[in-house]
Amino acid sequence: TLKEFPEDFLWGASTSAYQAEGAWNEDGKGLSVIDVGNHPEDVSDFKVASDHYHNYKEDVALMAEMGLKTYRFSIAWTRIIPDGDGEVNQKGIEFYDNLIDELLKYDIEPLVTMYHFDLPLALQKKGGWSNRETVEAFVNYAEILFDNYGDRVKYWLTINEQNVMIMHGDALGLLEDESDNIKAELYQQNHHMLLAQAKTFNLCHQKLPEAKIGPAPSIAAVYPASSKPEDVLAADNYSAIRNWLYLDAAVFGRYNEIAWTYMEKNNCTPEIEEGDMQILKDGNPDFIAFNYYNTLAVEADFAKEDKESNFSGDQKTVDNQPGFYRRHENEFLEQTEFGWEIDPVGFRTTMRRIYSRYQLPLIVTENGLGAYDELEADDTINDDYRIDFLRKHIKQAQLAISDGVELFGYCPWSAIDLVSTHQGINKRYGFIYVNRDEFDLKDLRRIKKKSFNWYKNLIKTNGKE
Ligand code: BGP
Repeated sequence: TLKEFPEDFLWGASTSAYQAEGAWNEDGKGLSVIDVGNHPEDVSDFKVASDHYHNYKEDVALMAEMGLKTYRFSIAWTRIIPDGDGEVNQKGIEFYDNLIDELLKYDIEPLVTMYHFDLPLALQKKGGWSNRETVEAFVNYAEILFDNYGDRVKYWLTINEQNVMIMHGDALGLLEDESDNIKAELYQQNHHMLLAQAKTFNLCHQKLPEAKIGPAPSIAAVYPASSKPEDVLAADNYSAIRNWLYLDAAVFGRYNEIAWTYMEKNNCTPEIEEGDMQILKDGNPDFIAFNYYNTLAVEADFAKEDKESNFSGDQKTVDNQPGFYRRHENEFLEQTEFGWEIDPVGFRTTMRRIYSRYQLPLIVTENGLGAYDELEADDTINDDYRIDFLRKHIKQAQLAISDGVELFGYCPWSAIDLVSTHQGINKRYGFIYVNRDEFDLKDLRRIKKKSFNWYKNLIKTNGKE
């Protein structure tokens, strides 16, 4: 039988600091790797973004009107500590103080990501996550957040999509220029992030016994391209490398054995110091947050076992790891305008797999449809395609709950339009339209899309519509 969404279900929406805030160099903010990153020439950079920094009151008022129970946003590390480690910037503290108070004024639960791709540049210059000192820098930063906001923030997320950062490290500016073994560098970074995360889980529990904290990777069910046993094995491989490596470390405090074999074969196992595994074991999350956009199908590629794998972080090479798996287009799924496969049923499968493996409460911190929206002459945006996408995913979330999955919240990407990681502002995800173009800022006015009213009603009826 179909179960209802729990009464206190956290219907929400998400953003990240660098994609929404703008004000990239205001009020003492330091530079992040994003501010100096290589950016495609045909799309906007992040300097103004949606100008959420200056419009947060209006944006929060709109979120309240929509009825959001939670708002998942990230704090820009460089606003709080411009150099990543060291001096605290009071203006940065104040901005999030104000934002949090504004949310609480409307009974919107703040759900805070500590780090969403925007590593302080000053740390990157010292080696970034390749440098073990970044672990302590992160934990210090986390402590400052707990000290300043722990009285009001109950839900914390450590690192957004650590797995995507490791798989696409070069795209996100996390690599040193002249790295000769990129893969080894990335998996070393991964180890350091895992340590930082585990220590932060621990610190949170010590300092804020009432608070809850979790990781926020991107998780996707991996399908075998066929029922050929080798394809099934390939799907297991990819799932281990893409999903379980990160969550097994976060939850069980151990390295997934299939992922470890993969690292051994590729000469990229991290250096693990004495005591590290104990640190991983001692830090435990209270829940698992995850982002879901699509599933992935793979086939076996064992014939190419001997060919050298050419990892560079770029999608094509991540998708093909000779000897382990090769990506396969799923002929059963439709794709978005941006070529992302759409798979609501896979959403249910993904939740079931995470829950049965870890038995921890789940919250979805991203899910959504990137599309070109059209602003009509009468100031409306008829994004029926987005409503259709979200409706189908929410239906599957309800089915997952009915299967027994403990799901306590759902935060679509994104609350307001913002600048995509690499495809500009016109790849829109929001319930709230932001009136600007890639290179023409226009008036940055906020306009409610059709999906705004739809989601408002959905929240009011707790998922019934
Ligand atoms: C996730 C990121 C977000 C985000 C979203 C959509 O990977 O956590 O920051 O933007 O994907 O991706 P994109 O912006 O590339 O369309």
